[in-house]
Amino acid sequence: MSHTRCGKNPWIVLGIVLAATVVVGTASVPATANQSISVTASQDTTLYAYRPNNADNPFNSNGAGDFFSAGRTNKKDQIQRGLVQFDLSDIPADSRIISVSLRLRLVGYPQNDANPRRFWLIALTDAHLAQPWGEGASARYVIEEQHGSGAAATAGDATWYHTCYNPTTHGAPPSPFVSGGAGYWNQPGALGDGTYASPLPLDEGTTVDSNIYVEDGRNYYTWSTARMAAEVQAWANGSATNFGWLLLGDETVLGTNASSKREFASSEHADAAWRPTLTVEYAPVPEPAAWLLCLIGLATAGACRAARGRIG
Ligand SMILES: [Ca+2]
Repeated sequence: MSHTRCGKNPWIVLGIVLAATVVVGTASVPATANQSISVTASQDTTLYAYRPNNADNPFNSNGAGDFFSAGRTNKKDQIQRGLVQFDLSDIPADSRIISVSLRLRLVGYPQNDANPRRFWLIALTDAHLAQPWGEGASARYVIEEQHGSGAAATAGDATWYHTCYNPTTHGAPPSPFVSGGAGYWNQPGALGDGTYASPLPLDEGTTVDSNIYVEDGRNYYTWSTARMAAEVQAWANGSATNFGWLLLGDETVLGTNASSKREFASSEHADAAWRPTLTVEYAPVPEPAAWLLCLIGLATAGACRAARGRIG
């Protein structure tokens, strides 16, 4: 029955097909425009280095608190490292990532250190870092001046030693660290804790960096580099699993009146506008272009003409 339509004047059919495909094709063009999404962190927490001379619990965390932190403190000489992760599943697969911008809101800094301090992001993509981690119910609140060294880890918390602490299988502190064991980092603190003697080899060529300037009137800080875009690109297209970033402060800072530790609002912060925010600009997979649809239309018309010829 479909042959009867093609049996009409083929040039009229061709005209109709071309007009229709141009309209449809034109309508699809805006879908290829760059798009942008902003998401708040799906989880974040702090790893607190265990310092035997301190009275802290060896397995501390801050999974449910309203801040996470990074840097090196002066009082306890303790290194703290932040973890932050974003759910990027709303970015269509195969999209081309154009730019990435991570914004954190400063909520705490030492009274005795107003120096600009540098912070680095390291994607958890290298083999020794690529592990899922979690946040449990441990909580300290900057709004209650609970800056310190975190709270005792609960089930599911990431700690200096664990990716996901399990009180049953990991035991109570100070049960031994098992490198690479289930629920453990490969190295303490994810990157290793030899940094007290040997600072991490961080430089702009291998890591993302930004200066933090502690000054009146500035609360928000943004990291945005081509490297971060490449990392998000790998997460979006599935060539790497998204475990988020590790946030490091300057761990070489040490002195009675020097502390590189800074605190940032977490995804649990009461003020939603302060929570970690990742903005991703991307180009989605192009829709079929008008010219391609026109070609399809021409091919269809050609087939109709051929069919008409056979019938006639
Ligand atoms: Ca958290």
